[in-house]
Amino acid sequence: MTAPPPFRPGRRAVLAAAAGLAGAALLPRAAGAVAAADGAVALTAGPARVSLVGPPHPQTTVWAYNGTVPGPVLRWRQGDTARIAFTNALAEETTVHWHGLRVPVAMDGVPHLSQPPVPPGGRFTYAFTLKDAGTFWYHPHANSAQQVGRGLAGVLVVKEREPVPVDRDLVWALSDWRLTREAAVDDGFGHPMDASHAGRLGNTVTLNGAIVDAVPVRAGERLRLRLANLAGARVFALEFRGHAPQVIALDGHPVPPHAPDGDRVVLGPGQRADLMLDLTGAPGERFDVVDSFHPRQTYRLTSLVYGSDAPVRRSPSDTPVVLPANPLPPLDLAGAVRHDVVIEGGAMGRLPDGMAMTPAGPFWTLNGTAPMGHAAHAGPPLITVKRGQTVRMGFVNDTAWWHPMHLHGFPFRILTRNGAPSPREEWRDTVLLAPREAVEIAFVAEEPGDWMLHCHVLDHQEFGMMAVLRVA
Ligand SMILES: [Cu+2]
Repeated sequence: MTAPPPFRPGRRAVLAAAAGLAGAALLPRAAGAVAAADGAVALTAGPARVSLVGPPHPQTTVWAYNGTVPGPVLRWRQGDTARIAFTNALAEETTVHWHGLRVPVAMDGVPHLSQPPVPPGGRFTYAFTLKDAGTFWYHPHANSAQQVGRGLAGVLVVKEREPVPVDRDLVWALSDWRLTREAAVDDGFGHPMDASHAGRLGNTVTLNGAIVDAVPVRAGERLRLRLANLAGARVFALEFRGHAPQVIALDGHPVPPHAPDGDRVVLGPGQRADLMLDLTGAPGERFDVVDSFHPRQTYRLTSLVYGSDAPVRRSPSDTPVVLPANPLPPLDLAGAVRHDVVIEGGAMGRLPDGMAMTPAGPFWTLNGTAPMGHAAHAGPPLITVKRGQTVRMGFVNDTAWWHPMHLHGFPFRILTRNGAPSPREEWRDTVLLAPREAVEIAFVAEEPGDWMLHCHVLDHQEFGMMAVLRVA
């Protein structure tokens, strides 16, 4: 089972992008963030018409935050209190989840579990203090595959208390769309073929909401590139041809700077990576950025195009950018409780004894359970732990498919992969499991409440891959 190739824009679209539309698409979208009367950021989810693939293709009707896809980049500084006055202008209920942020459970945006869903026309004010700096994102947690698949997602940046020495700080939000020939969002959500395989893979990949032919750069610059995978199913593996990016943060949290494994930056749905990218090319040169996750369908995402200006500096700085650590609670591994989560099901797989795959699902189980939809979580949680406890959790992916497992509320450290210790200290909120892979993580259950644990392939989530972790 392979993904359809990304949308090929017509020749005219490529030329239009080269003529400067691409640059416009890379401008910060903060202009889309509107201050409400009380100093909160006003955020509205509703339908909008946008130019996703550019002329000669028609505009696309999407569901958008503040009329743009992705939604506005929301920016604060570490230690700030964020206030977001949210309005639901959709025709169905929704919520906003702040992916990766450590917030009280009442602000976590999971319908029925942490708050009543926001009805059409309804409002809800989210407020929380930003404990951690880093690159995060926000999206609905109701009817997620469809609401995210139609465009509801945006990046949230929490700046460090002290400025980080780079020349430019750019957000690259990656989205994946399944479009018809008329450039409309394909209505076929929740298809069993998608849900039992790799999820709803699209045919069009956008960078900050557009097909971007060229990203203008200047020789000698040092960029901080904040990559965020907002897609509902697509895994990316980005190669920066001719360059040697250093990974400086994963899922918002600093890591010792290192070259990406295999020289590819792999991002499962929901994951982020901050790169430090030294622009070592010469004026006038051009280098491709390609996504080679599906080897037979490698495509060019965009190109770094060097302007004719003289280099910013004679040689790139050899000082690595080391970000200050976030104030995460220390792990007590010696006193940790152990819990295991076994993933079963999917095409070419099986469900536990006594369960059958039907076209209506389920297709996936976590420890033999398969809740379908958030209302199913009135039942007992999958795992209950005491507040303050260090939890050592082992995931076993007994399926033929990739799964980005996301835990709400608690950033976790990757301890081992297939039994081998992680080569570096790596904290994440979403861990991508390869087929048949086993991963151990650990975290401190510092906040009480019922927290979601689910696959971020959104069709997998809706067809059984979610559970509740109760911290009491
Ligand atoms: Cu999955």
